[in-house]
Amino acid sequence: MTGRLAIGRLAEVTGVDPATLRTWESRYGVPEPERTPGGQRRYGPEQIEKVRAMKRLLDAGYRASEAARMVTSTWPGPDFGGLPASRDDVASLLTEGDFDALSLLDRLAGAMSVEDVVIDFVVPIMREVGERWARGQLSVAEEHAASALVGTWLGAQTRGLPPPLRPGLVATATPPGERHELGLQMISLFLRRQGVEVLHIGSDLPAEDLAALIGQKRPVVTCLSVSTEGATRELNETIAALRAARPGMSIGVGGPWFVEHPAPEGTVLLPNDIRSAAAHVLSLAG
Ligand code: B12
Repeated sequence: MTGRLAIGRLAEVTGVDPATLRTWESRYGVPEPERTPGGQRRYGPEQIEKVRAMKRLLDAGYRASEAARMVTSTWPGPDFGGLPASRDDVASLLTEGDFDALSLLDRLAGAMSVEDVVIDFVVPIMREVGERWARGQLSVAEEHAASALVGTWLGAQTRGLPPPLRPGLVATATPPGERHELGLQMISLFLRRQGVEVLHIGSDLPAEDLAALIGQKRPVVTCLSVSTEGATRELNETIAALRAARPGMSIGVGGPWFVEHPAPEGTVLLPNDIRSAAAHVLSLAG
């Protein structure tokens, strides 16, 4: 149990008092402590994050029951016991374009948080899809089928969420030339599940159209995602157009391209890990 916090220490690092932590645990199952042989509660990193997320949602005006459901599972969320599917099951259904993939993902999201389904299932599956496609083991059609189903599932996860309560709109888009948008859809979903209002604009929009929309909707942060070199050609112009349309707005950049390349001047380089990136965007949005 090394590295696990006792309840008093958890209260200190999260600002939530021990009595409230115990109430949340008994009513909503958040946090879920491990126990020492003597029966003392101990909390690992995931539980600490869940308590922090609960607190952020409560501060934004959600009820504890709503916050707990957003932190733990889908909304309103079926409640399945155990893990209902393996990664291989989901991967084969996705590449066959079989809609049953969606219900398997739903079932997983009943057993773990939506964020965990995304990080532990969807991201590795899509990477593997890319590798198999690059090796000629999967056709373009199979790759497209998987992307379309994943996009549909990600989009469906915001349906039925309680309305966003935080002030400050966040926009997400890819620059001209970039059609990879699933990573961005994931960040949009994570943010939305933190009570943020998100305008997911999508991919490959001409810079002037994107800037016009940003000027009209007036987000406090815009996140741009770049995966491929082709999208860097008009990146600086796109950023300049956004600046002109909405002076003072934070522009966050992320995606595979920025793992090895510097962020354009005046932008904020977001962590490549989407959970951390969403937390960073939250701090930029104030
Ligand atoms: C699906 C897919 C497509 C789909 C995209 C559909 C869609 N709606 O997004 C389509 C069919 C459009 C496509 C097209 C192409 N693709 Co493609 N594609 C993929 C594939 C299989 C999955 C991408 C994906 O969604 N991954 C899952 C996401 C969630 O993971 P990720 O992109 O790695 O992002 C992670 C982080 O970087 C971060 N992140 C992502 N975005 C953001 C944004 C922010 C703000 C932040 C903070 C973090 C963040 O979060 C993710 C999770 O950790 C990848 C394989 C792979 N390894 O990813 C190839 C891949 C990216 N494609 C590739 C290629 C070559 C192409 C094409 C050029 C093919 C062609 N000849 O036409 C075109 C380019 C189109 C264009 N102009 O953009 C190559 C890129 C190689 C390179 N480095 O340049 C890859 C790696 C495949 C391969 N193994 O060769 N593709």
